[in-house]
Amino acid sequence: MRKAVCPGSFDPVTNGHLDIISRAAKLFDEVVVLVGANENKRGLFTVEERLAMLETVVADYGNVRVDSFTGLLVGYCSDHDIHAIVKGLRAVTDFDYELQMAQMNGSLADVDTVFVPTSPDYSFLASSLVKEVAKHGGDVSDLVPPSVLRALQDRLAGR
Ligand code: COD
Repeated sequence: MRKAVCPGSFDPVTNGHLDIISRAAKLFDEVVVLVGANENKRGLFTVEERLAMLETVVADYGNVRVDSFTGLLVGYCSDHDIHAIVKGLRAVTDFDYELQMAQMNGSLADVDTVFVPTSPDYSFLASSLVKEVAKHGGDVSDLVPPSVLRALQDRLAGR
């Protein structure tokens, strides 16, 4: 069985993430969407909240499930006999950092990274920008799933 992880912060999951997840689901038999805390980014949502949002939006995919990890990504992959990491590439600016991580991960464990180019519709999309636009009252309804939009509005309203 061909298994892969789609790792990220998903704070929160956007339509850009979902595009990559849906395409990974066509390429692999089983996909684990894996929430990890990026130590360089402060979260708006807890890991549990991000997992709950992801579970809702991937519910229709029969071969996608959701999990979280701490520590090294390759540690999770080795523990679960997974040898592929799927990452989305938005622009060349993503490439330097993603290539470096892919090579580091490949040197640490028996894993390869598969890069999926973003759909042009989502190449400008990042969780951080969605949060910033929403925080200042901008319309992000085309950028995140409806359930995530509600969670975002509630959190930014302090509910
Ligand atoms: N279109 C396409 N792809 C997208 C889009 C979009 N609009 N938005 C995001 N993506 C892709 C990103 O390129 C990335 O591949 C993935 O989706 C996740 O993005 P984020 O922003 O949610 O998550 P990151 O980049 O903050 O997550 C980083 C990890 C948690 C995966 C990383 O820090 C990690 O692996 N940490 C664990 C510690 C570890 O193993 N460190 C050693 C690494 S060598």
